[in-house]
Amino acid sequence: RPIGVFDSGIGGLTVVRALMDRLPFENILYFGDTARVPYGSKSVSTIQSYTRQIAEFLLARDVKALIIACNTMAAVAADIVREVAGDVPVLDVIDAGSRAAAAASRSGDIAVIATPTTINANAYARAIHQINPDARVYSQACPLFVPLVEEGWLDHAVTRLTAEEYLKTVLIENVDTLVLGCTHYPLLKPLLADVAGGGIELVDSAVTTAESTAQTLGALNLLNGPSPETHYRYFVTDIPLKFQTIGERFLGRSIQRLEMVNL
Ligand code: DGN
Repeated sequence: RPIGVFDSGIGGLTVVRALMDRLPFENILYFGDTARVPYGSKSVSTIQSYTRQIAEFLLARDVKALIIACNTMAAVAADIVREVAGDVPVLDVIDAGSRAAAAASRSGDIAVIATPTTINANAYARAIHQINPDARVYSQACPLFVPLVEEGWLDHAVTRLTAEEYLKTVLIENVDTLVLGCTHYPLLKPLLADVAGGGIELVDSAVTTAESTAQTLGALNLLNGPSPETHYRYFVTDIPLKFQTIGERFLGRSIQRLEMVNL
């Protein structure tokens, strides 16, 4: 049985990439709602109903776990997914990233960068406070990062200046941990690490989600043993211009079995 991973668009492919690296024997079904992205500007009830449709689509394909790779969906619709999933384990980027950040920070001062919707939902701060009530969370919405990443400006003077501007508002006090709270930001990791400077630990929620998937499935005895072949399938609701180029940059390899579907 495959693992189902979904996102509002292509960003969740950074989570798929981390899963392929961490769990190379797992089969993966990816769903990207490319026709309706971005979710960030939509109402909570619309995001919840889209999220339910996607979860049901993947559950109908007999997935053994569901991973909410999109921060926006994780922020406002994780409960709906857990409700429709029944016994199927559900993991999400905010839960995994928050746990990793709380564990990594010595000072308890944690910076979170994400899209405006995720920051406005206060989802990381709430999740981190549940683990460490004394933590101080400094949040910064970085709306310019998603288009810069999609443009491929990963190591570019404009991106560097933008990062300097955003980070100076949150890398304050005793902040020692920076959470990359958006699917797109792992591609900016080298640049962000450089701008943040030494002494700041970057928490990549794609990597931490892959790690918590490995632990959860391992504990439930649901991990595949070594096999000569793994299967990856990608479902999208639209194939926009440059999908393949951008998607493969996120995934770090070629996208082979791509299908367009209607929900
Ligand atoms: N996938 C979204 C997220 O993780 O916040 C980013 C892309 C978007 O919808 N703008």
